[in-house]
Amino acid sequence: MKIVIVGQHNSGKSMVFSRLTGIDTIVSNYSGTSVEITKGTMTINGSTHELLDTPGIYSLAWADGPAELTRQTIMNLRDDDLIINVVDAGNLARNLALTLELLELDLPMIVLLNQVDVAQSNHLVIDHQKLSEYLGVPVIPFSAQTGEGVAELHAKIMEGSRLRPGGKPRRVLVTSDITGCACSADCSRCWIRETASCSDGQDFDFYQEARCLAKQVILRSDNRPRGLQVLQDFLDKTRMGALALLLLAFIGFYLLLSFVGWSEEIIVQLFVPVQDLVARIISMMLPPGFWHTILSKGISEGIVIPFSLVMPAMLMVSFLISIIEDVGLLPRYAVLLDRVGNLFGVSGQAVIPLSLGFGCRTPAVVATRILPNEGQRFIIIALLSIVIPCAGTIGMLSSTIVAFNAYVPVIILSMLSVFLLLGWVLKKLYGENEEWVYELPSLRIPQAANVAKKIRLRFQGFFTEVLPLLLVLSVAVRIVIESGVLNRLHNLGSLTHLLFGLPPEAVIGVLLTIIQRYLAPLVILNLSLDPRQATIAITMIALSVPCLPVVVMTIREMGVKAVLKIVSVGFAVSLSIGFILNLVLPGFGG
Ligand SMILES: Nc1nc2c(ncn2[C@@H]2O[C@H](COP(=O)(O)OP(=O)(O)OP(=O)(O)O)[C@@H](O)[C@H]2O)c(=O)[nH]1
Ligand SMILES: [Mg+2]
Repeated sequence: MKIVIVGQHNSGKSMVFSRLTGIDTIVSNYSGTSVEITKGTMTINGSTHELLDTPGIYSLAWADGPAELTRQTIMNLRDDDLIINVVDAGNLARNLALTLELLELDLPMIVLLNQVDVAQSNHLVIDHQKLSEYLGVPVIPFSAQTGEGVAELHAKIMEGSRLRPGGKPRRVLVTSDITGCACSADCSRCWIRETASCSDGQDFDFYQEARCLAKQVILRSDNRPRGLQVLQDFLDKTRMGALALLLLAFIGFYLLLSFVGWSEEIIVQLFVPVQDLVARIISMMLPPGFWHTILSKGISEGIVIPFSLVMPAMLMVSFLISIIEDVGLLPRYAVLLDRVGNLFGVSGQAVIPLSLGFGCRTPAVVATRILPNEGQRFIIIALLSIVIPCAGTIGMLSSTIVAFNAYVPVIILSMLSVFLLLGWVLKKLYGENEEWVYELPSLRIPQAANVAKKIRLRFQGFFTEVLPLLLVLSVAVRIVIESGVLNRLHNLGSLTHLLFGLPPEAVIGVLLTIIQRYLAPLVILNLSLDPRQATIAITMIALSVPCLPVVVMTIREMGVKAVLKIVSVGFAVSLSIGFILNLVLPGFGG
């Protein structure tokens, strides 16, 4: 028997999946966290069942993007499979619309009334027995957070037999008998107004019926803590709310840079004994000479640079993004971007992959699946690949800026200008506007366990990818530097000086970013550059081609042609910005 977890967005499906399988999944307080199907197993009394976590879906009738995957999975279920429908107890009226639609499929089903811990603390009381009677399938009060309801769910799954809704006819709900349940015909107040579905009738019926049903089974309604509600109203409904969000973003950015700057010195100091040890071991193994220099410098740089430059930025960015996600601020930034204007022909939802890109751009490319069409996905993947600095890049940027005293405002202004200009050009070429309806989740107090889990999940790439890769490549870069190959490039010097005001070795540094952007300092930090040259080199590195993992992911998501376009544009942008800065910078006294 296959068990599929299905539900509307943000109802807690992934957290339920983690609770039942023990598999860590990313859980966040916004719609569209899961864009793929995750598989796991659950064992009850010795029998093992396959369990699938699916992307959120509002209705089977108008699924697109990741929701289409969910719809197909549901449609392919066999008669003996089971649907676990996760319903957010705090959002019953809307969530039950999908439940009613799923019942029509006449498949075995259990409804989990999830997040009852939140409901209880908000004094929300739901008559789950009455709800179960109406639906004709078991309804279990559940908390993915505390584990409440797991035993009952196991028992129901083992019972197996009475889970099919067809066994019991649904009671007809006479909507006109219940005050406030009939359609008010005030479409401006109805969230389904954006879709064609309302006039189609069918979805509207489900939503109307769900609203009425919720009214019948909610015995005492939500009484959320005042502080959070006041803050939420301030952010969502006042002009000052938008300013507060901007201020918060600024504080986050400031915190990040301060943390990276502050921790780097300490970590470098902490690693002095490690470097000494490496040097001693290599001296014992090799006589002084070419390989001795390469290994002692290459290995110690390969260890220190990832820990001092990349690790602090990765940790802090993961921490900040996890907090923003868990509180429920991320979609509010999406709305803010949408209000600022439809700048790139993409919906405000683009904030989600863009902000994830500040952590690592590879998962951010996958997250673009929440965007409504291929044109918008291409624009955002291109911006992510070329402009958005990942945590590692931010670490590299800040430490190289400090090392050479480079001009921060020039670098930031260049990045912003390229972001806007490139976005505008791509909009003209690929923009396909589409209306979007996006749900703002209730604000929550972030849960330490959740945030810690996400930092761990996001950070594990440091040990499996960043550290080994940088160690190997730093030895390779050392070989190139010590072998004197770079010196032979001197005859190219007049050309690179003329075009970019840079020595050819620095241009090699830029080209190295093809592999990993944060590799560039391995070369750059070994050169003697003046602040003006460093500013140009750092900006060219910050605005260049996507790193290898992003290339691979983009091929998977959008095909080779899209990657070729993005890589060519990346090269063109990097070379043009170097050329332009070289022309313009002397005017600023550089
Ligand atoms: N307190 C509490 N919070 C929960 C519970 N279940 C989920 N959450 C929170 O609800 C939010 C959404 O959880 P997810 O598991 O990501 O929801 P989802 O349904 O998988 O979301 P999508 O994949 O976007 O459709 C997160 O902030 C979770 O921490 C629960 O039982 N109790
Ligand atoms: Mg999910």
